[in-house]
Amino acid sequence: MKSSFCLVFLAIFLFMSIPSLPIVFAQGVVDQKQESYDVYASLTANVPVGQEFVPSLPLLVGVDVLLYLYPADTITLRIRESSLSGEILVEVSALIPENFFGWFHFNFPSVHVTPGSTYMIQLTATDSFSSWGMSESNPYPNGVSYVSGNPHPIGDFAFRTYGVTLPVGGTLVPVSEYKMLAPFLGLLSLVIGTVTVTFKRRKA
Ligand SMILES: [Ca+2]
Repeated sequence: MKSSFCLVFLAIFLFMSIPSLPIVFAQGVVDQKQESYDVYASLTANVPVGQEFVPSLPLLVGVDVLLYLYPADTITLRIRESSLSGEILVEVSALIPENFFGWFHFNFPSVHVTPGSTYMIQLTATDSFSSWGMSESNPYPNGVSYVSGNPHPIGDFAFRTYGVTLPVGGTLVPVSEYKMLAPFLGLLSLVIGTVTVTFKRRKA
């Protein structure tokens, strides 16, 4: 009986602690991907290089790209609508260390996209050695790669997009609203805990 009291109050304490913790946005799940590569295309500065993709989830929250760098370099990723000249929906840059080879993850604030429509991942670099892995067997059926600004139909760059589904009702609750709810959630947990303890006492 005593141990069940301790467990109940521990549960109450943990539940009351949750709203005061910082809210971390989910990193999403892999939506679209093409993970194979057999060549690398140079990300020469000012020469458009990109990969089309068609999301199935309505919020885009991150992208992985397979990179190969010799000197350290700043790589900029843009998500554009439909083409390399389309509207920029998000732009993020990262300084990546020398001799980097592998998947690099770009996180960004969630971007609303239309499932079934075409979007573009564009990468630019400042060093001409920096390059992006690609497969030339056209493994991704829903988009075309662009090298030096021109379509390269047999190739698809290596990428993963991360998306999330909108909650029921189609709106996101801002962090500030979670903070406003914190005292009420704490009070609710106290009531639930008290009822549970009373019920257990009566049952015992
Ligand atoms: Ca393709």
